Amino acid sequence: MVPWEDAKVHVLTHALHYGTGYFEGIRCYALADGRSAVFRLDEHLRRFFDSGKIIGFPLPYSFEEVKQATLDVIRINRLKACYIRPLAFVGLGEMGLYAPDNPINVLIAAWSWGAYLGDDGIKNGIRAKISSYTRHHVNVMMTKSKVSGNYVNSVLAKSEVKKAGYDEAIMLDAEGYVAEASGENIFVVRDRIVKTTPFTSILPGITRDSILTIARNKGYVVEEERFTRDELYMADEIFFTGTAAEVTPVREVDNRQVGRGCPGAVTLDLQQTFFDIIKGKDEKYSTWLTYL
Ligand code: PPE
Repeated sequence: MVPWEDAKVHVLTHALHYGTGYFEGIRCYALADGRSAVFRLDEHLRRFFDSGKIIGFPLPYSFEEVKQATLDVIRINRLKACYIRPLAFVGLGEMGLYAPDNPINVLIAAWSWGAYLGDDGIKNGIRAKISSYTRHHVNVMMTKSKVSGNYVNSVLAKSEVKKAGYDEAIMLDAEGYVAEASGENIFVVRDRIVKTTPFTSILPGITRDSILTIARNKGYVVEEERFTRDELYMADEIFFTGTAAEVTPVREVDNRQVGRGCPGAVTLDLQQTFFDIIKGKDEKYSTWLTYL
């Protein structure tokens, strides 16, 4: 454990120059019964290890070591509910792109983080805009890896739409199909059919997977298919999923009202079940929780 003010890196850290890091975003929730639990910890850590394999900087620790360290960070900081940020990065050593002998440093930080797109947003929906920046082509960046450098694309998109007065950016892939938002996956609902983008150019979101499972278990017809921008304009409902954003309704896209301009019935149904699960109120999904 390192005190906040001492958690520093050298200015010549490789990842600071070249984006050669990868990270996770995990949430720990306060349960209705007073305990705390981490949501889908094993799945997040699996993706953390996958990210390292994909970019060729594997984690120098075992799965169990990283899992134990994650739980320790929460316990020792006495956090009931928090956001957890594991980060692996190529550290100090050689400069230049090819630095295979530099150390892979790993840190895990945790802090309290409320509704990512605002309390009003998660309740009443947000205003989204399609960014003029294209999402990574699958052979330009490794989109299934949560690589730090990938996020410059997200920062460009998010900054563009925020400065234009919107809450979040939706990005199209290199072929023009809807990909994902700057830090969330995207779902559309039409005639109660729940649709999301397939694993092409997107980050395989764990919240996305959770919502797909919940929707199937509730008997909704679920589709994982590419869709175009105009399907956003035709949708009855749109919502985003992400660890930080959880399940956030979209009430407006490109200045067009979505449905009635407020969260729709399917969104609210799935969102409510998600909230029940993370509060430990739904026994069926208790395997998704790692109790502290
Ligand atoms: N797509 C992107 C590009 C993305 O960054 C995230 C998570 C998702 C989809 C959803 O994945 P998941 O969290 O597994 O459901 N974005 C993280 C970073 C947010 C940040 O600003 O930092 C997050 O939600 O933790």
